[in-house]
This record gives sequence, structure tokens and C-alpha cells, in this order.
Amino acid sequence: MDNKVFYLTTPIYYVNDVPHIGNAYPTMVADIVARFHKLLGEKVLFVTGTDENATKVAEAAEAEGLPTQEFVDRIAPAFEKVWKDLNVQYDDFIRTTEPRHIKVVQEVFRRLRDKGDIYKGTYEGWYCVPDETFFRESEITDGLCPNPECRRPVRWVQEENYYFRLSAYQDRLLEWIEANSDALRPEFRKNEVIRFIKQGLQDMSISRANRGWGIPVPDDPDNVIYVWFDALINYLTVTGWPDDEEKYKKVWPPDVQLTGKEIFVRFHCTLWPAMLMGLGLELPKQLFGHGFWSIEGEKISKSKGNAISPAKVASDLAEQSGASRDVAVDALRYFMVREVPFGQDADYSWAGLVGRFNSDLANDLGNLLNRTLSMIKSYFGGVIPEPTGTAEELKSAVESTANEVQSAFNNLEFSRGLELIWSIIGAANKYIDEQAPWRLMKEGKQQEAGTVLYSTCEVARAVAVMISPVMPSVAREMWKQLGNPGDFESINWNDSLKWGLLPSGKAIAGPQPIFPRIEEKPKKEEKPKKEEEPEKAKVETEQLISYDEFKKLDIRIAEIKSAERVKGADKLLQLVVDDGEGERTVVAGIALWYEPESLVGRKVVLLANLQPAKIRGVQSNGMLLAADIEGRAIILKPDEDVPAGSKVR
Ligand code: ME8
Repeated sequence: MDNKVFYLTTPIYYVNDVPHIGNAYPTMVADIVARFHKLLGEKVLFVTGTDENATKVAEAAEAEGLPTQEFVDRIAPAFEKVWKDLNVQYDDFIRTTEPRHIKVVQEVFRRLRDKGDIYKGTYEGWYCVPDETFFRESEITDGLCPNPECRRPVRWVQEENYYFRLSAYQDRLLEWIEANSDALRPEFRKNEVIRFIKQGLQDMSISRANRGWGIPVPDDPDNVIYVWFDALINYLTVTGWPDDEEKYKKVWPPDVQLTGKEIFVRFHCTLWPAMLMGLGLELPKQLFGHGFWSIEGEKISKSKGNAISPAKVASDLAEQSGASRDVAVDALRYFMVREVPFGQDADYSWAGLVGRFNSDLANDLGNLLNRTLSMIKSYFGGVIPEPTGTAEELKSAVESTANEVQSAFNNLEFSRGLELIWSIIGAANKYIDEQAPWRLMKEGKQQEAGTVLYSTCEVARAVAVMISPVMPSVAREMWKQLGNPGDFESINWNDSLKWGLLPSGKAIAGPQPIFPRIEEKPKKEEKPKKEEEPEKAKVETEQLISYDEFKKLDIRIAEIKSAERVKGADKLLQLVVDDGEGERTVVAGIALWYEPESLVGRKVVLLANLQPAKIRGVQSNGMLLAADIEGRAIILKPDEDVPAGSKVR
């Protein structure tokens, strides 16, 4: 259907605690998916919310000494605040204590009871309160919850309850999975679902004795509806079902439902579709069970005190880098979807985050924009030059990659999509190095230099469009620095990714680095190990240096802090570098091939204990190491981002 709204959901979170980086994950991912579909020109309904009727929520309130309603009213806004802090723009936020939800849950209950799918019986069994789940006798060992993420003691519960006739849906569920190959993803979790269903489904207890918290069973207020039965219905409530038929028709069924792996199999892929079958409603197009984040190799848990708040990570990143908070938030969003293919487990570490920030964002993306804009400033007075030709290799890279990125994002393959975008950034950086606009300028080829810089601006513009779902604030800032080539609010994947839309002749401001690098202190020097005596070389030693002589060389990584031309010397640049211990001046003969501004922030290899020498009146304290290709100097750089001061051995 043409005007079908793209409907996307996250799990709704228990309000027994404020959100940590793990709960933030599916919400951030959903925001990326929502923004991507909006960028494709689709109408989107992106919903998240809070699950408030659980026993564990009531217990958390009791522990705080607060009435449950007051407690949930206090925590639910904390979720909304975190989402706002992470630049998450949902379209609806549902709380399961809202009247609109209570009404729909009772309606579903009534319909299924009238139809015979819900009946009354006595329940006896093992119940895990933290997971709000019943388990089979065969699943319990040592009296502990079988969920590996939980492993807390289960309780024996005996109650007269209402049951949902889940067993009746076993075959239909398997048929549905078989007939819809994309409905459950990733594939390996789909296989888990099939195994689980094939083991045999039992009817499920879906009510509890009313202890003052929960949605009352219609016409039987001594009982409340089981929290999972209630919570899943939130996905229906927000569509306006059954009263707002117009809205419901536009929205239903969900296009993508994201859930963590622990609630994927038995709730989202078994109970939920069976409930919908019972109601005679269409099933979700896709349910995706994502992986879990650990922190520095440890499971996230309150008792370990490692439940980091995403807002705190973003503030730390902003503080340590000097980037704006919005940029830091974007960097966290980028990190979380770039680190592993969506679906797999991942590990968070500060070092991992900083590594991505420095290498992918500062060195690759930031550098592309900064060096392009700073050369436009120096060579073209800050006016975007008119291209005289087309950089075909960049144009076709952008156009073909944009299609691949689109299908990757469509398929929730974010890390692959970003990798593809980064391949274009790499190609553009390489293109600048090879075309060397600074040399073209020296040779009086201003038009050619203009074409090169126009082309790399175009790449930056296309990159801004493509990364905008993941890093909306960064994309906006890049857009601004590129002189606002069109209204950012109305960018669109199909139209904005055509080559050549950047208007030339427009004045732009100079570059303002978006991602200032984060300097990690070099690790303390390890005590030098006792060197093994090298075997006496038997070869001719005249041309060779001894190991002892080599050891005298102090070669290390340094970071260029500033760079300027040496007056009256075409080939020389005067650089101030940080060698890990302090700053020093080095003169390097690279001015023909490197634009001073483009060097700032780069890591280079420095021979630090060369005798100082005066070159054209400037004292040089050391030497930058470079490869010599037919007289052209190509400076060396470490393969990965390493701190200034690291020794080269
Ligand atoms: O289960 N890594 O709510 P919940 C990745 N209310 N994702 C994580 C995570 C981690 N370490 N920890 C939590 C509930 N999550 C029910 C859901 S839906 C109708 C009802 C994410 O507050 C993951 O998506 O325990 C998981 O499924 C969700 O938070 C569970 O949140």
C-alpha cells in the first residue's frame, strides 16, 4: 500500500530503574531506522515507551517507600529525558498505565475470552519475578531462572488463573515462520524460535491475583492481567485499534519490531504473534532480536555498578575531546552501530569509543572536511570553486555506494552501511593526496585545483546526507560548513545524493573542526627488558649499523600542532609538534606537497634526537620521516591512532 506508514517499535522498558547504555541501544537504533525511512521520503511512526504494570516495578516502588503510581510517574519522565538527550525523536511514547492502553488491553482480553482462546484454570509452576516469566519444570536447575542473563532464584506459584490457549497456535506459528523468510531475524535466532516452538507449546497463564497493581481482568477485578500479555499490546494501542480505524489502517502491521535477544523467542516470536492470530490481525513484517552489550567484558548489572548511563558517556566524550555535546552523542550512536553487525553481542569500552572517535571520525571524516575547506579558504578566498570537469571516480563511487548503503540500512546492516560510507571518505582523502591541489596551485593550475576541491566538497555533502540518520547533528554541522547547499530539513536520499548539487560561487566560513582528537596519555614506559645479545652478524658489516647504534635512535610518534610556511623557502614548512613530552619546532621539506592546514592534528613519525640545526633561520629540533618517491616526500603515519610519544622500534 502506497501510503502505508512505516511503523517501528522498541521494547517498552520496565521503569524499575533509569535507562543504561543497554536499554538505550534499541532506542538509538530505532531512531536511526526512523530517520533513515524519513530520509527516503516515507511517513514513519516510531514508538517507544515504558512498561509499568510489572510486579518488579511495584517491588522497586516499595523498596523506595513510594506508592507505585508516584514511583512510575517519577521514573517514566527520566526515560523521556534520556531519549531527548540522545537526540532520539520518537513519534509516540506509550506508558502502560495510560487509560488508552488499559482500554485496549481489556478489549483484547474480552475478545479472546469470548472466542474461547482465554479460559480459567489452576496454575502451579516456577515463576521468575525479575523476568516476569513462567518456566517449565524441565527448564529449571538448582532453583534458578534458566535465562543466562538472569540466573536468579525462581518462586513456586500456585494460583487460579486465566490461560491463553497458546498450544493451539503451535502449527500456525511454524507455518507463518516457514512462509515468511524475513519475518524473524537474524537467521540464527529464527532457528532458536523454531526449536523452541517445536519442543511443544503449553497454554500460558495470563493473570495474577490482584495485589493492587496491574490492569484488572474485565468483569473479574480480583485478578490482574499478566504483565507480558499487557505489555505486548502496547504495539496495538498506539495504532488507535480498534476505534481509530483510519489511523490503524495506515499503520498496521508493524514493519520492524526491535527487541533484545532475551525477550525475542518466547514473547515476541511466540506469544505475540499467537495473540494477533487469535484476534485475526495481520502479523508484524519483521521482528529483530538484537544482541547484548557488555561493559569491558562484564555483563551490565546494577550490583556490579557498571550500568553506565549513555548521557554520562556523551558528557565525558564531550569534555575530553572538546567536541560539542551533540557531536559526542552522535559519536556514541555511531560507535554503537558501527562496532558489530546488528544482531550480535558487543562490548563497550572507553578505549574502543575513543579509538573510533579518533580514527574514523577525527582522522577520516573530520580530516576530509577540514583540509578541503581550509584549502578553499587559502586558494579560493573561501568561495566554493567552479569545477571545470568531473572527478569521475568520486562521482561513480558516491552514486554506486549510495545504492549499496541504502540497501544495507534498509536491511538493518548498519555497520556494513557505515563501512561503505567510510570507503568513500577514504577514496576522497586519497584523491586529495594524489591530486595534490597545493602542487596544482604551485604549477599555476588553479582550475584543476578548483575541480579537485569542488569534488571533495561534493563527497562531503553526500556523506553528510548518508550519515544523517546515524549522526544527525554532525550532518547538520557539515552542511553548515559547506555553506548550506539547500535546506537541510528537506534533504532526501533520492534527490540529495545526485552528484553536482553543491552550488559553486558561494562563500563559506573556514573549517571548524567537528571532532577534536582525544589525547590518551601514553602508557607508562615498561621497564626495558634485558635485550638478548644479537648473534654476531657474519655478513659484511661495513654498510650495516649495529643494534646498539640503532638503539641510540629516538624515533617516536608526534602530533602536528601547527604548521606554516617558512618565509622565502618554497619547500619548507615550520611545524610545531607534540612529541609526548612537550612541544618542539621541526622544519620539514614538504611544502610542495602538503598544505600546512591539512597537517594540523596529524600523527607523524619523528626522529627526535637528531642534532638541532638552523634551516633558513629557523632552528629545527628533529626530523619528520617520509618516504621519498622520485623526489616527492610522503610523510609516514602510524597504521592506527596511537598517542604522541609512542616509541617506534
Ligand atoms: O524486558 N544490551 O524491559 P527491560 C543490549 N519490559 N540491550 C539491552 C541490554 C544490554 N545489556 N539490557 C537491556 C523488558 N537491553 C520488557 C519489555 S516489550 C513489550 C516489554 C534492552 O527494561 C534490550 O532491547 O528489561 C532488552 O530487550 C530491553 O532493553 C529490555 O528492557
